[in-house]
Amino acid sequence: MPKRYKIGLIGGGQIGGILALMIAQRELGDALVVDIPQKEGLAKGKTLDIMEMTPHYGTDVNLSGTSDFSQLKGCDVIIITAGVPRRPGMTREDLLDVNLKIITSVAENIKKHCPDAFNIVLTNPLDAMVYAFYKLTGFPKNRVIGMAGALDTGRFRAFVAMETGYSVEDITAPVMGGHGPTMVPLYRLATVGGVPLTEILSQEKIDAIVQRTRQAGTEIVKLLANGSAYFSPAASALEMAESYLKDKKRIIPCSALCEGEYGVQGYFIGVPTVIGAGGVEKILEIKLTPQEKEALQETLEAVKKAVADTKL
Ligand code: A3D
Repeated sequence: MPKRYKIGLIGGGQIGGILALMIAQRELGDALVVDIPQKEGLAKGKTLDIMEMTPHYGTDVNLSGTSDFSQLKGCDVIIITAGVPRRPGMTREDLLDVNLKIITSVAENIKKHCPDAFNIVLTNPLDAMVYAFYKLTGFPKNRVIGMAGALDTGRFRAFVAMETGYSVEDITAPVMGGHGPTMVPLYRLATVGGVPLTEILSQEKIDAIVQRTRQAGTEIVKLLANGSAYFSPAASALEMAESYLKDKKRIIPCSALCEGEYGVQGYFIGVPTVIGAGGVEKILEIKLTPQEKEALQETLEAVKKAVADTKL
């Protein structure tokens, strides 16, 4: 029997609201937005507004808002954006204490009410929060993943497109490592229509794009002045959810639990993952140069420090 997917969105703030909008525009499935009791009106209001938008798109979906986690029962995918975003001058790690409390309560609720879904975490500091969610729920590693690399690679591709004037569709630009300024944009493997980026742009231009990619989140935080990016993070998370629901087996850089891959043991860090019906079906291992390996080691140290601060 054909089925309609049910997607649980934990947090109805900026990213949660845009996710609900995009799900409705694409008719990807029904969506339930869950926020805290004080913000239940926000979750209900946004989803009702989107329902009233659907006639203009001709999409048939059911969206609703609640503060009752038990309504998550039967969700196929859960996307977690519950948490506080950065303000100018803050690092992602500055959010650790407050967001760890939020992730702890969210993990308890999801474990209780929806233990079989595929879980995508966005809350910052990302690699530490997805690790915490994994530890606190005890869910299998193929059903817990962090969204960061999808966004970082999207930013890298956008900057290459802005510089070259060529279509984003034809640009690949993988990014590995932790979600922060130590991330590793693998420009050696970036291509434009199959042509290596290194043959299209000067090293100076590539270095500038790499640096901008590493700081892209901070660039937006400074411009917005009262929060962080939300359109591109929502689109990135949805790309991952869609690959799972439609068993597309897309290769997307995501924060996944490494158990020996790239020499990383027991940490979530950005690596190329295959996402299909089995969740995180595989981590692809790229042969890295000594310089890239060194950069990955540096970003791993940053992730380890944040994970140690969770005391989990
Ligand atoms: P915001 O607009 O503040 O929305 C967060 C929502 O979470 C609010 O509506 C809160 O009420 C809600 N919330 C808080 N506690 C709970 C709880 N226990 N249960 C359910 N809902 C709760 O933030 P945002 O949407 O802009 O950002 C959300 C998170 O994503 C932040 O931690 C950001 O730092 C993070 N973020 C990550 C990326 C990545 O690339 C990893 C990018 C951008 C933002």
